[in-house]
Amino acid sequence: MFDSVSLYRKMLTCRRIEEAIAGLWHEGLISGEMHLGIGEEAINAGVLDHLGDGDAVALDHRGTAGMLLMGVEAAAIIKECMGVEDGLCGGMGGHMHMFSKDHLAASSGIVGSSGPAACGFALAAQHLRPEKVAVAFFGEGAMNQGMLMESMNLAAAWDLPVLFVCRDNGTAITTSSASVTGGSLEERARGLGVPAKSINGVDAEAVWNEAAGMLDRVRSGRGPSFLRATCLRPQGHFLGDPLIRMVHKPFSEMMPRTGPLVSSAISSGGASIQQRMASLSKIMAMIGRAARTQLGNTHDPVLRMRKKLQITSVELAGLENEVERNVKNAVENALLSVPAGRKEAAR
Ligand SMILES: Cc1ncc(C[n+]2csc(CCOP(=O)(O)OP(=O)(O)O)c2C)c(N)n1
Repeated sequence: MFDSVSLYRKMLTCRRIEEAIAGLWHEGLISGEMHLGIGEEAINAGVLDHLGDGDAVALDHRGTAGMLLMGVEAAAIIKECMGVEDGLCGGMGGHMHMFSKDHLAASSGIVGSSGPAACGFALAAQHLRPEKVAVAFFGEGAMNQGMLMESMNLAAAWDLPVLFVCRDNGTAITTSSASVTGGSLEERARGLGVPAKSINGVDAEAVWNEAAGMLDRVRSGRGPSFLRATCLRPQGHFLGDPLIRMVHKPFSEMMPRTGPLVSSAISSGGASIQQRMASLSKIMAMIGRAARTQLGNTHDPVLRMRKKLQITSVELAGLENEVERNVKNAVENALLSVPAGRKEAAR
């Protein structure tokens, strides 16, 4: 049965943990790129709420929330992001390459690889754990990766118990996916004999209901299904995304870029003037698209779920305080593992 309060708790926990990770990244305690799933909570929680013991998940470079929802301890995830020795994978995997054998959860930064990984989990389930399933999460950019299509094909041919979940935010780093994608993604899946649906991935209840039906079918041994859930990601591709910075601080962020853009547009030699104008208009469209993802909070799945809750304000405050406390404890616990010298260096 759909339990809005339980789902909200999960979504809020993912949001707060990822915000805490963002804070540590800004403090310099996490190095490298950081991809978060803020804006995708309804998809992650709405699907993974249906998984139980023996079910598996394969995640991509945005797998922090998925790991958490599979029951991996928050502090172990945060430590892994910080690269400390007692992190989930000994600090060697970082946020993109987490793995937990106990929770049958694996993530990889190789775009598209969650498809083959989920098929592996599903093949094992087919032989060893009847009625258990595997879920693959990936972005719509990964749908143009051969290995994802190959794994969907094999899953269909072998009736593997896989739910393929595509989180479609329309953009792969800075490339508009529509500009490099032929046909519809659902039709592509159907062409392989895989039932497919598209859904508003901001609506947690809708995702939950759709995933329930699809996972029932997958569990019953009738082969894979494909769910495309649309979403918006307010932080862009990664933390510090220049496109998002330009939207928030157009003057200071655009100024240093305007000179090089203008001089490349007017310099002698090179591409034709038409080609240069087309490139400039593509850049402007990219900035415009980024601006649209920032407008208002109508696309925030966590706020949307919160508004639907039928509990008293006292109960809501209790729930939210508890989540905040748990997250604070997890961060404090994780920070105990960071050598003092590193904390000093980050200051
Ligand atoms: C095989 C491979 N090609 C390219 C990359 C570089 N890369 C990292 S994320 C990304 C975009 C992925 O877009 P999408 O699958 O839509 O996921 P999103 O980041 O939007 O969640 C790319 C191209 C990679 N990591 N792996």
